[in-house]
Amino acid sequence: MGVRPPPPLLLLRAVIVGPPGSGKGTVSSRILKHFALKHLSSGDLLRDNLQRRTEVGVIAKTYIDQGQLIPDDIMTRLMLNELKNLHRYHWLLDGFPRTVPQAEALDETCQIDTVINLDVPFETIKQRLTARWIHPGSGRVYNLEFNPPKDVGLDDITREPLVQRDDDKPETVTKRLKAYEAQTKPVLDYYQKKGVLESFSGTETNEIWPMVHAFLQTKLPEVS
Ligand code: G5P
Ligand code: MG
Repeated sequence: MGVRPPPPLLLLRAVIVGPPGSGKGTVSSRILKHFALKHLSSGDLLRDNLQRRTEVGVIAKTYIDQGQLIPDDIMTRLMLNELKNLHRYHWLLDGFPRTVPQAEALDETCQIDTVINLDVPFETIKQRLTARWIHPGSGRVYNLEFNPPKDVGLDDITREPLVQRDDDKPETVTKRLKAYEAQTKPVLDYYQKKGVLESFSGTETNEIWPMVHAFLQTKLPEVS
């Protein structure tokens, strides 16, 4: 079956969801290489606040370190505020909404067209996260086995040092997966009922990505 041409250009409002470590950041970076849209990651935004020691950053740290979700009111205010700057662009939200109240608050500001759900088994995820390294400045993500940096410990582009996330410790990963089960799974049902959920299952990003790519080609023109 050929790929359907995209519909006339409306502004795409998309969300990427999936358990911690399912590849939201990795798939998002591939999406950005192929399609002209803005990417807003709640986790990257929180880590940026944390680094700058803003009020939100200080509050967020205790929750992130415990593998728990930041309270809905703080998170929603932070994200909706950032979204105001993106109203002229196609956008993709990564890591938000993560609870039904967050999804409801988002619905009050715009209509979500598409929710890309990365359905990756928990066992696969636990192995991945212990091998993850990130570049804090840009949010670029590496994995010692899957996509290692060109030089050990250094970002490919800036050559700055890579760090491990504090919340990638095995016991915190377990708590994050539990929070996902309890609080984020209901968000999938919420979007399923609205008819906008598109699930992509697999254990490898390289098998999931071609499906996501083909799906997005039906929504947006590809950049050359
Ligand atoms: P985050 O930052 O949103 P998570 O927990 O949702 O964190 P995370 O950990 O960022 O998600 P990801 O983006 O889904 O994972 O995955 P990734 O980084 O692309 O890939 C994970 C690793 O696997 C990488 O090393 C990558 O290279 C590797 N990898 C990818 N594909 C493959 C593959 O095919 N094979 C192999 N071997 N490796 C691969 O949120 C952090 C915290 O912030 C708070 C919460 O406290 C949360 O715990 N928070 C919120 N709280 C409330 N509400 C919200 N909306 C919140 N958003 C964030
Ligand atoms: Mg991420």
